[in-house]
Amino acid sequence: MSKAQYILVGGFLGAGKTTAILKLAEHLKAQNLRVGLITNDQAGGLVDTARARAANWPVEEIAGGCFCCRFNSLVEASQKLAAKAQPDVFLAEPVGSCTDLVATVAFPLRQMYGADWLIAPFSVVVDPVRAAHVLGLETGTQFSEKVIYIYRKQLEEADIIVINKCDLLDNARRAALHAALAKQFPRAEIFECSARTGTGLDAWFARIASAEIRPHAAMDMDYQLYGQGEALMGWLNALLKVSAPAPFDGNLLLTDLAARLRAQLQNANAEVAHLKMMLSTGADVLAIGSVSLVHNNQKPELTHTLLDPLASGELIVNLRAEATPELLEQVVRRVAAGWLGLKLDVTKLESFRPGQPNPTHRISQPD
Ligand SMILES: Nc1nc2c(ncn2[C@@H]2O[C@H](COP(=O)(O)OP(=O)(O)OP(=O)(O)O)[C@@H](O)[C@H]2O)c(=O)[nH]1
Ligand SMILES: [Mg+2]
Repeated sequence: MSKAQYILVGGFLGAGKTTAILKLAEHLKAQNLRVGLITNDQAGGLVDTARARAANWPVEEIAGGCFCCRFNSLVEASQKLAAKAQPDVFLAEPVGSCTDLVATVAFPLRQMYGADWLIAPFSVVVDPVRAAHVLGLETGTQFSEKVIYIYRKQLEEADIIVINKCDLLDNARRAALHAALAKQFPRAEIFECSARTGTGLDAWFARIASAEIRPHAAMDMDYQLYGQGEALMGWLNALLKVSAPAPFDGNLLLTDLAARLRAQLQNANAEVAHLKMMLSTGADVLAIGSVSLVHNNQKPELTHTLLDPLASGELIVNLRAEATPELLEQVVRRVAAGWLGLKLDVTKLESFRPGQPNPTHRISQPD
């Protein structure tokens, strides 16, 4: 029996990793291959896991730390998926604030589990608007320097950089970004695509579907700076119960809530990395509405639409921004309480800063 392909798709918060992974899963299924998905976050209650379940994929969620710090959980989750779904291809999405994943995840997997899994070259997905700001090609809202350190390290370790969301760019902007990435990160092969429309995905998928990561010296990392950068980010995962005297429009609720949260975060000068919210009836996991915002100056986008009005609902909120966790909690509670007509009860809420990354393994010079 041939080895299962193990594909890690990294990239900063909001770059489009989950959207691309779900497209890749469909692409593989069309070739009669079985896939298993692994999602990851610092805490449970993930929109991404709910999205994968809503699309009916076998999925395991690793909460409570990133793949590098919870390497054994990653292996256990993969083995569990192997037992229940026998994937030909694993698709794993690390937390978007993580870096050094080649040395701490890809190389250790290759060294310890190389007999079972073929570890693919490491792909890093990029939001072109965010990248143009970080690389100084365009002006716009920005994270602070230590967060940008992480962003640039993610690109530095990429075997493959995937410029996503090309549907948002004209040719000149796309070419300028491609040239800047090629110049500053010469190790990486660069692909251009739109995970949303599907344009350009085939070439990238063909490149990673059966290839193996090449051993090379891992990049240098300053873990103190990395930890300080991660600690500047606030994280919030919440679950809210929505009730109403009469059926309501869930799509309107999602876009309106996102707009109010964005306004409050903007007022507080908190740079949003990714706000995503998903609303479901709870009873039908396939009927979902979701909204997403990846820059302060973007309009919240409805990415899944509910077809029918809801009598009640469950709302998952995942918010990552450069702000204190206290501010994120305040903003979410204030917006939930200030709603007219509907009742939004916060049933669960975790807000925190990611802890200092402390990888289980680090292989800087693989054999
Ligand atoms: N215009 C456009 N939007 C896209 C594309 N791919 C993803 N998006 C949008 O970008 C936002 C973030 O996408 P996700 O797939 O959730 O990003 P992610 O990298 O998984 O985010 P995190 O898990 O929070 O790190 C969503 O609103 C997507 O619909 C694309 O090709 N074009
Ligand atoms: Mg995601």
